[in-house]
Amino acid sequence: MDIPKIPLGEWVDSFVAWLTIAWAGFFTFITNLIDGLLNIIADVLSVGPPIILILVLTLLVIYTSRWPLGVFTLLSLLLIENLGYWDSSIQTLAIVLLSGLLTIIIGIPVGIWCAQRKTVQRIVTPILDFMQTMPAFVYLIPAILFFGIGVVPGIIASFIFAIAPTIRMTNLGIQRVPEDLVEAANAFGSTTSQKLFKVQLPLATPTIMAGVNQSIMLALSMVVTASLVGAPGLGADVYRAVSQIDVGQGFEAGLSIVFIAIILDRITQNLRKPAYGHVLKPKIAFSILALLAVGTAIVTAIPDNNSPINENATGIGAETEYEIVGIEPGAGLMELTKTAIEEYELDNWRLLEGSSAAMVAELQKAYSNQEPIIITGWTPHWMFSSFDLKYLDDPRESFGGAEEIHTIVRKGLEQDAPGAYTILDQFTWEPSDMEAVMVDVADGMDPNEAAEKWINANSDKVSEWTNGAQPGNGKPVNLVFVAWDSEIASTYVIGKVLQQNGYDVTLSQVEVGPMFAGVANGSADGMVGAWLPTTHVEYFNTYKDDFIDLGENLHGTKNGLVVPKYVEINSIEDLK
Ligand code: PBE
Repeated sequence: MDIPKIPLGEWVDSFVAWLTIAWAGFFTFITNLIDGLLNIIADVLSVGPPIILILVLTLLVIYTSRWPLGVFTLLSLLLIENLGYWDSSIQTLAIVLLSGLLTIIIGIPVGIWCAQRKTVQRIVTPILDFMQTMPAFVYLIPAILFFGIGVVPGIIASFIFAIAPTIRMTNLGIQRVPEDLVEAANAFGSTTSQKLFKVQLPLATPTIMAGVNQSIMLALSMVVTASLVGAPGLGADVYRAVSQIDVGQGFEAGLSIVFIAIILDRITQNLRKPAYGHVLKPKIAFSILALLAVGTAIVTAIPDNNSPINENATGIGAETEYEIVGIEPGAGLMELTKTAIEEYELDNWRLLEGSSAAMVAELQKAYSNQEPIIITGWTPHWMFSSFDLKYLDDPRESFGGAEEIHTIVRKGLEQDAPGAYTILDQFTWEPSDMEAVMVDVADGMDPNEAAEKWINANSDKVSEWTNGAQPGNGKPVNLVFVAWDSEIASTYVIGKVLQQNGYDVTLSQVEVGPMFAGVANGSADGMVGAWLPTTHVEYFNTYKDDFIDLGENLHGTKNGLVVPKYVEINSIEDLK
């Protein structure tokens, strides 16, 4: 039977597209709210030198969980500081605290409601199951469209992922309150709210706190995922380490996450019955802490009139919040942009890390609202044909000049798969060819189809590549690529050509560092996305003795900072 594919994905697409427009005001409100709250929390946590927060947390841990754990807290936080991960840790802590706070504010009432009404519980339970099992990555996609890139979509996704235990455990805790106690309360004529606040909630607190504890741990486990859309902090450090295959940094940042997890876990577990609760009443202790936090928040919130940012409040900097929207942390373009920020002395500016897809989503969003935006861009790229964009002039040449894209294969491929080697060696095309494929993919065509379409229309070029190549006879060939739009296009085209020549082709999408390392250590057969001599020079030099450079497959690329034409600056110097 031939049932046509149900267009489920398209329905979701158009629903999200509608939401993005119809609820734009609401989403902006939420974005600003969360951003504002997060800034307050981060400001409070980072007031004064690190040692202050280290001591406060140590005291808190001693109070809730006894002194040995306090010593552990002190030492581990000092180590984090010493390794240089303090600022990242503060950001991570702020993100987790805010997601945790949101789960409490929303999760506990929903849990209570579930406990009181069977119908609510019957509706909420499957929704919670769905939210918990749908891979958290998936929430990031609409979250970028609704909330832009940065920390807010990360917090929202963490929140959705983490809220379930709080709701479930609140519900459970209240339902587990012994029947006779509730009946006794009824017999004394208590109102529903008296029953709730005087009997059910106090008895359910241990269970509810266990749920909150789990929610906070789940939120912490989301930090790496959230960094894919630009959330800063330890997660971004880990992501960067993966992207650049930096084992040391990955370990240090990962260890910092472990320390923070242990500290948060012990504090939340023992909050209800602090170890030294008999010495200092919990009410008093937590009131002091709350007063301290609120006091600091108020003091830090008083605007600082000398802040230099305000001077230029109408310029491009203020309009874009001094943010340049970047791509994958390991991309060469990101290094070039960091160099540019230094060379042009753009001290106020921050480069957001995320992914190429998130960058394009952000561009699309700004473009449709005619809002200013600065992105890290490159050519060939379809965005130049879909939007009116311009490169900012680069008089200091921080981004280098035009480049080539090289094909690189593993050692031994020539012997193992001579036909594939020949084809990869003879593969060359023009920027306009690559762009044709990219435009189709950007318009929603499957990359396989787009590649096939280009191949059918350009059989003369393809036959030059395959000229004299032996057939593959089903031999496996594995190409690696990064999900940059340009590399998706080239890899799918050459992959399809190899396939048509009888090879069993696998295309593996990886991060930048792993792409180079994979070809160098022979676990991948080849790649067609090495931008040289500038963009990927570091990776190239690291591995150049371990793979074979087959030379350029495309000539005339460009990197730089890109803005829509309606933005009124023309040079990177105008950002100063
Ligand atoms: N790019 C596209 C890559 C190379 C290909 C410019 C985003 C980079 O910056 O590493």
